[in-house]
Amino acid sequence: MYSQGLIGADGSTTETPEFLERFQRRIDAEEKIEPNDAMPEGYRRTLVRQIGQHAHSEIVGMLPEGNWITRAPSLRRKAALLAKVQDEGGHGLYLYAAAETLGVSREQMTEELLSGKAKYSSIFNYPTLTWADIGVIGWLVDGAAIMNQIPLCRCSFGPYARAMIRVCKEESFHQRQGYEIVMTLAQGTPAQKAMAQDALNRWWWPSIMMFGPHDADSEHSDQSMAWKIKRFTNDELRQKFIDATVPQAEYLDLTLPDPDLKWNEDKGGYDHGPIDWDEFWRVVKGHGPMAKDRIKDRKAAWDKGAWVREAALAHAEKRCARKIAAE
Ligand code: FAQ
Repeated sequence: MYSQGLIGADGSTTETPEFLERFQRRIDAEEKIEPNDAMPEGYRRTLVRQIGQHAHSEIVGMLPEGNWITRAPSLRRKAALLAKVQDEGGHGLYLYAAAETLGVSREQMTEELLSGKAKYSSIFNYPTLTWADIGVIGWLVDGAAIMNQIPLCRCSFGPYARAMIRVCKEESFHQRQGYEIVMTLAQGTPAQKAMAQDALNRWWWPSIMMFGPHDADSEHSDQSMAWKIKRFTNDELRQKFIDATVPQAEYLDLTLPDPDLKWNEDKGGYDHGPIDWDEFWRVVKGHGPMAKDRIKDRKAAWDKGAWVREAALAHAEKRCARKIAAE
């Protein structure tokens, strides 16, 4: 047995170099880390932060689309949108469950979201103004989510990696339903095509920003890559997404709102124009156009659900007491 080290009352760690080296060797050998395994406190905290934020994003991400369920243009579209929004709720639940294996409770995570301490994806702070936004969210936002999440299926932390496998399958379906909505509009009347173009103009840059800051400004990337939580950097994933999406927009005969978008033969990918990082950080810091509404709606849902949580807990306690009495 080797010594692991100590965690101080202030959260500081004194993990032995021997322990850290042994842990890194497991990571380098592509072993999965499971909840009961010894792990550096920084690894645990990074995962709680990332998985928690990911879970919040899935749950808050239900709101912009939920806004259109009652206004979907046909029964078929309504059924598909309902199923999609429900899937996102399921993704949030798998992710909260994965984070809970690291010793954090769902109540704690929710309180951090509602107090503004925990983040959720910047993309969900924008409004859904027309039906075309629902198509573009499926195409671009789910498309970006897939690009980011496929590598997370190989994340070194077992419960997160396993949750991602099912999530990615469902996100692929979402991406296709979104693309099909946009294709229908783009091939429809001039007014429908203009609506699709307008939605694309508004969602393109926020989708590009979803991948996070440029690598040089990404605080966590180096350590997360070393721990194989992340397998690609923010810029690498952003580039893959742009390269995959440009031909899709060309096929739809829609224009991506970036005059600097140009194929670069030498790098074998597209160059793009400058990203408005001031806007990104404003949104991330809670000043996005819909930020107040999103948190207000989440708080209302959490408060309204209190009686369900209390009833479930009382039921579980009763069952437990009966079981103990019978033993
Ligand atoms: N929004 O050092 P990095 C979906 C923060 S799910 C807000 O690069 P990291 C499904 C970052 O947290 C979408 N904050 O950080 C769906 C950090 O702040 P912190 C969510 C952002 O963790 C579709 C700081 O900036 N997906 O869409 C963002 O190494 C349709 C420095 O950044 C995930 O969460 C941002 N965009 O890399 C649902 C995937 N970017 O925490 C409904 C898992 C960065 O120190 C409808 N997460 N920040 O306070 C990840 O892959 C990573 O966490 C990144 C950020 C890539 C998001």
